[in-house]
Amino acid sequence: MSHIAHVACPHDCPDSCLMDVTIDHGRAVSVRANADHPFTRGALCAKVNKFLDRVYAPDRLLHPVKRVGPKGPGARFEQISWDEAIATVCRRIQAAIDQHGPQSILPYSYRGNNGVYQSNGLDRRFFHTLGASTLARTICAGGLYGALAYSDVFFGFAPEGLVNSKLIIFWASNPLNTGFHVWPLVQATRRRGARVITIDPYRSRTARAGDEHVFIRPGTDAALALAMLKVIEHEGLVDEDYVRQYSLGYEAFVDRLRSLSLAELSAACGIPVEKIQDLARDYATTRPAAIRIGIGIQRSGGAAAAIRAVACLPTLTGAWREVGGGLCNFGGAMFTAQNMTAAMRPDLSPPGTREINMVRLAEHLLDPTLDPPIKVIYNYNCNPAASLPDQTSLRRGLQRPDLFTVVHDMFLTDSADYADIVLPATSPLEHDDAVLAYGGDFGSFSPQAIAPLGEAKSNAEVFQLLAAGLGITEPAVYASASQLTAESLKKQVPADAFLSQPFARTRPEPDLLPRAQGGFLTPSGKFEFWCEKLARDGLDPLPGFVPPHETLSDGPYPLNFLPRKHKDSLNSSYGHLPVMRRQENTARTLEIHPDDAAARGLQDGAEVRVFNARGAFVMPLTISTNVAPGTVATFWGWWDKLSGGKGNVNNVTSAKLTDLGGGGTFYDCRVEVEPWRGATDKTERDSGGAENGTATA
Ligand SMILES: Nc1nc2c(c(=O)[nH]1)N[C@H]1C(S)=C(S)[C@@H](COP(=O)(O)OP(=O)(O)OC[C@H]3O[C@@H](n4cnc5c(=O)[nH]c(N)nc54)[C@H](O)[C@@H]3O)O[C@H]1N2
Ligand SMILES: Nc1nc2c(c(=O)[nH]1)N[C@H]1C(S)=C(S)[C@@H](COP(=O)(O)OP(=O)(O)OC[C@H]3O[C@@H](n4cnc5c(=O)[nH]c(N)nc54)[C@H](O)[C@@H]3O)O[C@H]1N2
Ligand code: SF4
Ligand SMILES: [Mo]
Repeated sequence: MSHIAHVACPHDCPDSCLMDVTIDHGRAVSVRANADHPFTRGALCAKVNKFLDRVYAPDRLLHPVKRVGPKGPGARFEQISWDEAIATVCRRIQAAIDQHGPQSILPYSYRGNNGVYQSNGLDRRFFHTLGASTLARTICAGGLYGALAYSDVFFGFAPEGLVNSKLIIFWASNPLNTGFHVWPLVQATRRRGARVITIDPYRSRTARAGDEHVFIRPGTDAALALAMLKVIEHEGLVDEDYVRQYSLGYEAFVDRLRSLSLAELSAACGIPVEKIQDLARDYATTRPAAIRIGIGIQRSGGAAAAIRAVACLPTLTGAWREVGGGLCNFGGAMFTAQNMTAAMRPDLSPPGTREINMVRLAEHLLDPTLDPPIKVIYNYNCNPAASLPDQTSLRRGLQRPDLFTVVHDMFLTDSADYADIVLPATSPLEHDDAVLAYGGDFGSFSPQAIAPLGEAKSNAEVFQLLAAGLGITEPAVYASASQLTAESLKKQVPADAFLSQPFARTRPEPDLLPRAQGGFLTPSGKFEFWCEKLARDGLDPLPGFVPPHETLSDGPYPLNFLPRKHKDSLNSSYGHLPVMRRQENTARTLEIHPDDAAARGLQDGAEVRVFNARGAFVMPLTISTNVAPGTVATFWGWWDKLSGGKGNVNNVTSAKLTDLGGGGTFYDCRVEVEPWRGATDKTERDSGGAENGTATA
């Protein structure tokens, strides 16, 4: 007997698709896209079409294990029972609490699973009740949250409105790889004559599929946006009426714009003045005009300033007035319908509990003065030994012999090699959870579809076992998925309907004109060119250009480095599967401009060493015009331990933070490239034909 289970895709992706999984005698046999879901519309992405390869992967971890031998690459493990695993973890947590207090325990997670219950709810309730240190989960969107803490500079119209746009600018956004369900909407309006411009330091798949690509130097988006704003103001293309009614501080802003030099802004972003003028005129005079700001804009030192500067554009031109005009960013159910406080219960955490920034984990682990020291890391939904910057320091920190590390994952990842105990996690088919999209106004509750494989247990189940073992009686920690989900929905989404249907919308109709008549989420209700809150905090109250940490600097490392996201992987999830391994020869290459290759005497296909003061890795070279001179690029996501000792791309990236919000700065990194003459281990690589394996994405 087979039936279809509706399962929400829990990946860290704006689209939050609904999968139709055919279950036959308790086994999932096929995955298809749900045809009725308003955003999935019958298509899953390249990654999730292979979802069952992940669920039934031969290397799936099916039992708890403990490490026997040294920490780090090559670690060996021995199977243990769940009873032993839970007892050991409880004992080590209790010992740390007794000796150093509960803040010596650090939960370490991100959105490897985006679910409300398993990953953004019950887990937090457990650690808050324990009194553990809290984790600032900034790695991805810290810069955005930093900017949002001051002003309404990101939320926008629902993606459905894109079918009305006549000009769409993808600004540091590569949806064809990273959330492709907006693309059919883009194509629909292009068929009626709309144009697509991409602003990106790399000729991405989106750039190639669009009408025009503007190469920008990484981390200089505020310079470009301010230059465009200056041209729009200078040429009288401002919507004076919109600005007068719905903005604050326009006169001061105009003074700021007039004080800036177009030539200097152009030199900073590497785009000629004439090109900037064309872009500004095009944007201001094509109606309706949409801008989608991608997460790529946040990967540099001036991230929050860049978002703020770009967000001024639709206010200055009044683009918000029309359906299909304004910003079209993330801002769906996640932000409107979820009551995070009710889900996570920060009130359970003792007042004054410290917060540790996840990007700076290495620094905290290696800091002898940190009081209390971190003695236990409980790592779930996250693979820091792949995804964190400055891996050389991080791995030294994770090696600390006195540190007790638990990793809960579906696989023995690079991070698992540093664990004392590794616990097997369920896949999304094997547990209940709710997913609320951040890229649209919809969400799904998906009940468990198959029995857990082997002895796998869900995050929530393990936290409840640990809570029981530690004598925790707080009822909030023992909530079920449906209870916690119901508690975390705001009243515009009736819980009964949400829990019983395959999907629900958080609004009856998508919001297509969110700022046509102002209504900005600021104290004044207006778009704040002048932000009083920034002034009060001693920060620049007006939009400005905050330079990147490294990109514009002189020094021994002259090339900007972009370790970008791959279409067949989801961060480091999928990196070990055959679809990715097959591409190691073709896609896992360093792209370099012909001029930079010639200057170094480097040949196409040669193995090169990419290095800076933080570390190095080795990779074959592809000579390519996908990058401009001065920039090199590659993809990330493969597992270091499977890559023949060539090193993780994050060996060279820095743990410096964004201007506001403490975010990661992965695309703000300088390197040098030299020929590699060390031993090569070709046997480590799969010689099978590459599937879509050209170095394009
Ligand atoms: N296939 C796939 N999908 C994914 C992911 C994945 O790993 N693989 N990851 C998920 C996650 S965690 C996230 S955060 C989202 C991110 O998805 P996106 O919002 O698309 O962000 P990125 O892919 O990081 O960057 C988008 C583009 O910005 C460019 N870029 C880099 N630096 C700059 C800059 O300084 N200025 C400008 N203008 N452009 C720049 C990059 O070259 C890239 O083409 O994707 C999610 N979806
Ligand atoms: N060079 C470079 N580095 C980057 C980026 C980049 O673009 N370039 N992107 C950065 C960004 S935007 C992000 S968001 C981070 C993401 O980095 P991470 O948060 O580390 O994401 P993943 O690498 O996908 O690892 C997620 C892990 O969670 C596990 N997992 C999935 N579901 C569950 C579950 O239900 N329970 C448990 N216990 N585990 C589960 C998966 O198996 C996987 O091993 O990486 C950052 N690092
Ligand atoms: S596009 Fe995103 S949400 Fe949809 S199936 Fe792929 S990873 Fe999941
Ligand atoms: Mo991310």
